[in-house]
Amino acid sequence: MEKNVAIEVIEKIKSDLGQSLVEKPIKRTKIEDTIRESLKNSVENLFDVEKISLLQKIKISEKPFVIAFFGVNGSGKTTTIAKIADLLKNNKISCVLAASDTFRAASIEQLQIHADKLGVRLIKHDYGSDPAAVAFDAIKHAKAKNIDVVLIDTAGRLHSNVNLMEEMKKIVKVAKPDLKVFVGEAITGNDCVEQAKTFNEAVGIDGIILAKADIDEKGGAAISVSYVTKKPILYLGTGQEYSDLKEFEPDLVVEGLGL
Ligand SMILES: Nc1nc2c(ncn2[C@@H]2O[C@H](COP(=O)(O)OP(=O)(O)OP(=O)(O)O)[C@@H](O)[C@H]2O)c(=O)[nH]1
Ligand SMILES: [Mg+2]
Repeated sequence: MEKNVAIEVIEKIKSDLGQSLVEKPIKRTKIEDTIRESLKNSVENLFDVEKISLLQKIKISEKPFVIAFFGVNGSGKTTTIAKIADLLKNNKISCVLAASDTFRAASIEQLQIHADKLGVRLIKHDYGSDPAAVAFDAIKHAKAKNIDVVLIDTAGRLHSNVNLMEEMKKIVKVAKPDLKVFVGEAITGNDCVEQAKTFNEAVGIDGIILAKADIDEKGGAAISVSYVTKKPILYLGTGQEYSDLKEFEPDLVVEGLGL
């Protein structure tokens, strides 16, 4: 509870612990070890979902591989896209960016700055235009230029905003992404888990990236989000530099808990 984990996770840990302790003959001196062992197994099992190796998946998939990024306002989507573009570049995988956040002021300029720095092409329309059409054009561009990956930036949205949620479904319908990534803020703990759940229900996410893991002292989101959504965490954002993107390692979470 101190780690701000999801209720479902607390229930699972309690139930696992019950199974390994209740009505089991355990020597008094072994109680602590048994609890620790059960807790460790419990937490390890939270990450028991099918893993995705992004670079591998891109390499074996048909071109262009389309990735759409979704999440609430300010969660770190645009920054994460720039980091992924940099990662792709370092792995000699070409990409184009789609400015499908046509909603927030200065969003297109923000992405343009990243595109220029990274030396990748940005496909953009005007503010207020149809985000799905921008994504469609970016995919068309990638097909014409034989580009490997399309990264679609989208506007931040709350699940309570019906119009923006419908818009997101339209982007998915038109762009048919190979991967739908939910970008959440590691620091928001259980809120992040609830958001991932609602985005998953709306469009069916494939994986999760937790940004701002560098400013997270609790780790509740990382502990809970895979268990609740049954989707893997692909990366952690660990700062504001392009290189601040770390492949997610469940073992580090288990270690971080002192287990
Ligand atoms: N410390 C830290 N800051 C981050 C990280 N990722 C993003 N940020 C910062 O978080 C803020 C919001 O990031 P954006 O990438 O603009 O978030 P967004 O989800 O695109 O925001 P909207 O488009 O407004 O919904 C910026 O100040 C980023 O620099 C991270 O991993 N660590
Ligand atoms: Mg953004």
